Amino acid sequence: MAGIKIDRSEVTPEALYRSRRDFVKGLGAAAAGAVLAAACAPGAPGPTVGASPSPPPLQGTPSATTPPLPTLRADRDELGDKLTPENNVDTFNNYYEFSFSPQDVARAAEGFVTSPWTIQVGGLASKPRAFTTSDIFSFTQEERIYRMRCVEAWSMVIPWIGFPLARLLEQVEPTPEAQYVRFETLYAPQEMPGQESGLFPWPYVEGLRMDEAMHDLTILATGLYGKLLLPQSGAPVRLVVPWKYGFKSIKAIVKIDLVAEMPTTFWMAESPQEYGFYANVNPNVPHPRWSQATERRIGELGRRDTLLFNGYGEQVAQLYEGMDLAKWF
Ligand SMILES: Nc1nc2c(c(=O)[nH]1)N[C@H]1C(S)=C(S)[C@@H](COP(=O)(O)O)O[C@H]1N2
Ligand SMILES: [Mo]
Repeated sequence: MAGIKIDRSEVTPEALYRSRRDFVKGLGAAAAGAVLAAACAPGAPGPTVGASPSPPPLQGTPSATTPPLPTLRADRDELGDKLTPENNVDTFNNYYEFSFSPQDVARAAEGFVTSPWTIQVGGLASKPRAFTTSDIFSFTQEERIYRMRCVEAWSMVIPWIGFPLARLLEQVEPTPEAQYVRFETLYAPQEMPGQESGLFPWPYVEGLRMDEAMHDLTILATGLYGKLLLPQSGAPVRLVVPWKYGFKSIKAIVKIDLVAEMPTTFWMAESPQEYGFYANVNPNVPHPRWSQATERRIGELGRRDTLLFNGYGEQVAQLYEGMDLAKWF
């Protein structure tokens, strides 16, 4: 991303997408048809959200503590955009701990051990505590179909499995002094070779304002496409904040702290003039080195217009009332 110049024609070769375009057709059209009608009905409110009781076959990281996960219930998002083929979601990733080339991440992250895993949740909280993977799965898991818009102007539509971050934060009881939430990725250079690079301020850190963190659209994801997260997607638990650029959606979280001050994030530390704390998707505010007006949907050939707040303005615009969106990038 920031410091490293990557020719986009190299990292997103046309041929790759052309050859994968046909996967779109295979996406359980018949099974999804019934719910699709409901999910895409004119005036259907908000993003596709739902829980399902039936367990799918598990293909992701195996775990003894895995409960039934919701099955895929639609093949498009609430705007009618098709899901990005699973194969593309699994093979094109940003994850600097493993590789700076999106198409190499899956291979580099293969075998990354995500169990056992513990997330320490504390800071300005009355009941700080650790959450193991099985604690994480004690929260009701839902499917959330979200658009993911990378700051590098590519995007996907991903059927996540997860639960609102608010459910977890409520359990630790934030004190009134807590204004922001700070997230940290595992630091383990032996397992995450990218962390050997002194070019970056490891570990990866992200942050949200308290109201953003408590918003219902903000989830901790444990899976996608009906299976547990694979290492390349941020297993075992990652954040997903769909109205912000993808870099806010931090992977492989080991620490969550409630804090009083705005945390300095990985990208703010690395390149403060290019990456801000808020990072709300905004087609009208160009990145210093490229336009954000359009994006390339992975699996498609053309470009499409980028939507303010990535299309979630109705749900989140009120969080930023009175703020100059052009300034608070
Ligand atoms: N720990 C960590 N989290 C991360 C990143 C990273 O390099 N390290 N990359 C971010 C960026 S730039 C994007 S676009 C998304 C990509 O998520 P995906 O690979 O699941 O599509 O993850 C984000 N989370
Ligand atoms: Mo990104």
